[in-house]
Amino acid sequence: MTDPLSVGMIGYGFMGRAHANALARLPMFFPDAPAVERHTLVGRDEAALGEAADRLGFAHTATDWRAVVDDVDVLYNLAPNHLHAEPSIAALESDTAMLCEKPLAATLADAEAMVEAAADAAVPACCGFNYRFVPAIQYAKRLIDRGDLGDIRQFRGRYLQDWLVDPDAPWTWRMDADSAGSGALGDLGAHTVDLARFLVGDHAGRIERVAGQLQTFTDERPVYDDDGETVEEYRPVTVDDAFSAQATFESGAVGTFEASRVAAGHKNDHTIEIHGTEGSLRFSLERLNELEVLTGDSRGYETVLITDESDPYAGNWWPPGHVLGWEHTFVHESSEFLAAVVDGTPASFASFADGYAVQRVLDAIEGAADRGSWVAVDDTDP
Ligand code: NAI
Ligand code: SOE
Repeated sequence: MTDPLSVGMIGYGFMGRAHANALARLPMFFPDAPAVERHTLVGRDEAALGEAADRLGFAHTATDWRAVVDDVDVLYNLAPNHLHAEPSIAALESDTAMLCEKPLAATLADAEAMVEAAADAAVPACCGFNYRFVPAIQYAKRLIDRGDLGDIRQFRGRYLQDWLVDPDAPWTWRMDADSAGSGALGDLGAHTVDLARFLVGDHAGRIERVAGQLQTFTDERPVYDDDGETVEEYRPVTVDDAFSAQATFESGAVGTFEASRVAAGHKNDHTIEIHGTEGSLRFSLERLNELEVLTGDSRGYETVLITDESDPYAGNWWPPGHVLGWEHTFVHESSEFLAAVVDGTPASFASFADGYAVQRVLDAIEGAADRGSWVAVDDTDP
């Protein structure tokens, strides 16, 4: 390991910007986090790559990830889902620590190969379920772990977006089963299943069985010319626009999961509700600094603002009441992941094993939808 840690990054799209921003913020707000050097940015188009590297603060560029896996201490894989497995496995085989974006892979077989590579490696492997790092979610976990909600009876999670309501919205890799694996299920539902496991898994146990349905409402979408208006061609949509599922946890607790890209009016509405024998809580990503909590004899939910110095991560930022945003989750995630890379500090980031466990639930939901019946979620070792 070098000091500072050298970081390589595959991809400079949406997630490239989110993670590069996190690495830039880290030394300013988390002075105890390991120092990092944004070493090499990987992409395909040299001109665009050079411009992105300058903008995102990388010293070097490479057009082939193979040249990089051995050359850095840590690799962030921020490419489309079907490109998660091969570079991540190669990096882990070189004992290069990995952060791979969610869902872990486009297929269960790829996810299995990745979790096996992680098990054999001497370095941490993180799957990018960043919503674990919303301060209110960590606060909720503390309440649940302390027993404030009693025994967990129900978990309800829905993740609603509306960017595909318009049938003329452009085709992207996210609509192609080969590149993405699935649609709303793997892109959005994966986050919710991860939060279910993170928040109530230690109490309600694993998700044992699921039933579900997936639906595609627009089965082809336009690819536009550079002008953004002329349609070049139509490509098939081979993933779901929306899904819903039911689940049973080991304890008998009941789960419901729902996600959509066609929920008009909902931009990034990830809402979680949990009910226990002693209370309930409610969280919405669109109001991410708040947690609604009902405990004991209270007759209604109390809204708690999670910005106090003693609240998770909040003390690293601003005085109480100075709210945080979506991008901060990536800073928190990297602070914990990189600390684990340097000295194995126990952390709450999702491992590849967590990513794989989520993938098994997603796969079972697809299986249940195909069969029209409940399906057991496999939990045998890969
Ligand atoms: P994007 O389409 O904005 O960016 C993808 C990047 O990968 C681009 O820079 C593209 O040039 C690069 N790329 C594509 N093929 C490549 C190849 N063969 N070799 C090297 N680079 C290649 O996609 P976005 O939104 O950044 O998504 C990337 C990953 O992050 C996906 O797995 C997605 O599910 C995940 N994601 C996670 C989010 C979160 O909240 N945790 C949010 C958005 C995406
Ligand atoms: C899709 O619009 C998306 O960007 C997902 O890919 C992310 O995982 C989610 O956090 C936000 O929405």
